[in-house]
Amino acid sequence: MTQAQLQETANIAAHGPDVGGGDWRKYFSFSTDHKVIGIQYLVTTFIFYLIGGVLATAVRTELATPEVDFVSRELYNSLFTVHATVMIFLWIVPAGTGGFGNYLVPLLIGARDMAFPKLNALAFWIIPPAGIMLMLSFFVGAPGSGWTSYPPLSLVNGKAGEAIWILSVLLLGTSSILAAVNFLVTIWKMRVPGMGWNQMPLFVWAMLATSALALIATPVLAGALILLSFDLIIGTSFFNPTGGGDPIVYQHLFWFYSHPAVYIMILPVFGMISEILPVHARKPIFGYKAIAYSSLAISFLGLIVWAHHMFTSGTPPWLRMFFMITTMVIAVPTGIKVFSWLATIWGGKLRLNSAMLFAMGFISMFVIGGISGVMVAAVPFDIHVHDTYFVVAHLHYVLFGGSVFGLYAGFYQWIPKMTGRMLNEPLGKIHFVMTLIGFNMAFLPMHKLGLEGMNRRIAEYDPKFATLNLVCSIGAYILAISTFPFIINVCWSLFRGPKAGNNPWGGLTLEWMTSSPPPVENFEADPVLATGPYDYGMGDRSTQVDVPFSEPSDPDLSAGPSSSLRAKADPAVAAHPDDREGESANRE
Ligand code: HEM
Ligand SMILES: [Cu+2]
Repeated sequence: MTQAQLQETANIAAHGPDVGGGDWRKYFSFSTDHKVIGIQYLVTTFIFYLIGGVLATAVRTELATPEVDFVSRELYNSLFTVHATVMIFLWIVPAGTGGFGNYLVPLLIGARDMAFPKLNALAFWIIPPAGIMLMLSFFVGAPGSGWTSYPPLSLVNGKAGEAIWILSVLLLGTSSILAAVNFLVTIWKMRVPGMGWNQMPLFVWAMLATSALALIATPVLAGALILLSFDLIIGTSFFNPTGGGDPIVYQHLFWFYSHPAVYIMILPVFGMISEILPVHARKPIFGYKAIAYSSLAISFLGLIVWAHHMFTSGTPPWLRMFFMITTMVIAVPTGIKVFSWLATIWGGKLRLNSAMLFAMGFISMFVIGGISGVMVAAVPFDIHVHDTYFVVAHLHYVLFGGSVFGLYAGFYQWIPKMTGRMLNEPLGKIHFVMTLIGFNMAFLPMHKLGLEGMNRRIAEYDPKFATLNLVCSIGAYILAISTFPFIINVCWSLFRGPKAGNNPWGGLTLEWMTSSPPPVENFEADPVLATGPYDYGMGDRSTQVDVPFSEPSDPDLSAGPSSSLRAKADPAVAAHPDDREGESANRE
């Protein structure tokens, strides 16, 4: 018996009735079911992603030639400002946390719902009005001082748009805080009996770290924005230098949130990657505890690096050294994750399906962004490239190559669970290849443009940059087109996709132990943990990869119970302890 069969057998009673797609109207209601809310988040944020993409395409069309010829300079400013705001606050943050977090966390920990279902629904329903308001701002003069909204620029730039931007981001921040509280309590209190901290799937660890970070950092942004709105609307001078205010204080407050925000955007994706790789490599995750605890380390370090965005803001040299060093230190826990993922797929029986391709694409693209990140962390280098396209290249490698690739991997992995139907693999692969090519064409040349001194946030540039910019724009169009195979795939799958069954990937985590889609309260009977979440390859040898079960000279490298790195199922709650023994004997 393989571990997957063992886990499934132990959980036969947990399979719910086959509920099918259900009534689509529930997705427009104030539903308190975490799965409905998760899908509401995913669909809503994906629509905002498409809107953000249209804005990006407009930005790239303007930049396809050196002259200002497509939109006015003012409109250009609004386009990139709203583009970035939408991508960050209405797509990546809510899709990773609210979307996948809501859908997966209760299932993964064997709970029936989130701790506070109504709060959960409220957190979601704040998002559509906040987003629509931001879009409508184009009719009254959209915000145009960048997604950072630095004063004094933001105080002189057009009040209506700026005020709408502040209100919209405040609402989105509120939603994020409510969600964070909910996740913390759910993860802390609602795990199925027998799931100790070290039996928790890694996505749950990632959501724990993300929620703690969101809870600590987001209120600071809220404070900064409220003060900014006072300066803007009633003429106070917290940040306004003409009245004696200090714009640098705003930068500190803003980045105290917004640097952690990049981890709020990437940690859930890290978690998803840690779930996806072992299933499709059929091997135990390498370095369970290292991956789990490095998420916590990243959260903590993420709070003490913010001023690396302010190396050119008159920050004193000794302080710049502090922030340079702390920033570089974050590469350590991040590197631990990357090497653990590589070791997980190393020697595995890889299934190169769309989920796995996006997950592997994620690792490679994110590492490029990570390397340019360590480069810009170095003060002398950053002073050279600050406010150039090098930074735009860096942030897109981490946010697009990282977060967006990871979110796509998540869609391919869990849509069969959400809808009960499989996606089409050839279309998925076309989607992946087009995304990879378009993405690198759009953003790789920006490194060179930046090094040569092309400024960001300008509609017009030196004609010597024309060729590479055209390449970037063509890449952006390919990227825009690449979403079509995905959308077509999902629509096709909803009506025509083959039935997925409960556990199409042979996974061991609990979401696969119920029906697809799961019934209202997830499980018919309480699920049991007959195996650890990543005990792949520990059963029948003919179908599984050979990982040494015990390696007396180096227990860390083995999958067995003596591995200090592996997630261990608690034998006390295993449904069939004899089976577990039997399985182990199989390996000797
Ligand atoms: C369709 C793909 C995308 C394209 C073609 C694109 C293009 C661009 C361009 C050209 C800029 C620079 C504007 C300027 O400084 O003049 C920019 C800025 C930015 N983009 Fe994207 N982008 C895309 C997707 C994303 C995604 C997925 C994110 C995720 C968060 C994102 C986040 C940002 C941010 C934070 C900025 C900085 C904005 C600012 O300086 O205020 N972009 N994008
Ligand atoms: Cu940062």
